[in-house]
Amino acid sequence: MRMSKGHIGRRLLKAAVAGVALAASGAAFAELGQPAPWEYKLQQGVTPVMENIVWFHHFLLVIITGITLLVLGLLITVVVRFNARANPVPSRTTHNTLIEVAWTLIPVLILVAIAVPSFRLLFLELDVPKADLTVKATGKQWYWTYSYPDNGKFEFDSLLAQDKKPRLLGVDNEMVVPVNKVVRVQTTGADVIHSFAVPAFGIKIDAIPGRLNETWFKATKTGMYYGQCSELCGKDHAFMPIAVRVVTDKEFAQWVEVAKKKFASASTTELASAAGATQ
Ligand SMILES: [Cu+2]
Repeated sequence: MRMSKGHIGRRLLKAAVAGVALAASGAAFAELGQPAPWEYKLQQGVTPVMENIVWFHHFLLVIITGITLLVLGLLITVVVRFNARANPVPSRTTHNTLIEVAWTLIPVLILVAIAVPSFRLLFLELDVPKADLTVKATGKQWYWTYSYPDNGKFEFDSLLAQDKKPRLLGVDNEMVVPVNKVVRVQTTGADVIHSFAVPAFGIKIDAIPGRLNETWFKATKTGMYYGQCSELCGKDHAFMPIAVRVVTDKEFAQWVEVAKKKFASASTTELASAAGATQ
């Protein structure tokens, strides 16, 4: 069956309308701190770093769109105007100084324009400001252990909770941090390399056995934020989510008091068994 041009056009239009509708409904369901169905954009940022990443992403998108359209325009011009049929007698041009200077200089200027905000962002990410709180995240096969060395030195495990929403992201014990505070995250691996990543915070850092990496975030909105281990670490790599609950200072202080009691017994039994094992 052959389709007429009008038929194909209508089909394409229908597909485009469906695509836009899907994207719009995906955006409508988008919740802060977690992925949405049919999402094609970056998650909404809630830290200065992620806002910067999103800005840089859009900035690059504009530049690359411009470059792509320019190259497409040049290609079409060459195909239409400079083919053998249109030019029975070929031109003998071999040099054009202006064009040669332009096609050297313009890409250099574009790269410089990209390099400046790129380095600024890199320094923002890597230069950890004075931290209000430190949380150590240890990647294990296949869950995370969070330690709070500043707040009474307790630690707990955070495992995937099958019954919790969102699916494959909910955990039994969330990492809890206060809002608008600089949180330094230290990461290490207990067995193999894992990676601690939370899209809404704009952080992703490897958790490597025998090393202590660090990154930071300052969440400006309270809420739940989800991430995943982002370094293939074994059979249950897909089942060790990261869930961070950002709360007010008061709620954080209350949580610390509860957590200290709740997780103290676990850590003392662990300590006792460790001591027993060494004797
Ligand atoms: Cu992993």
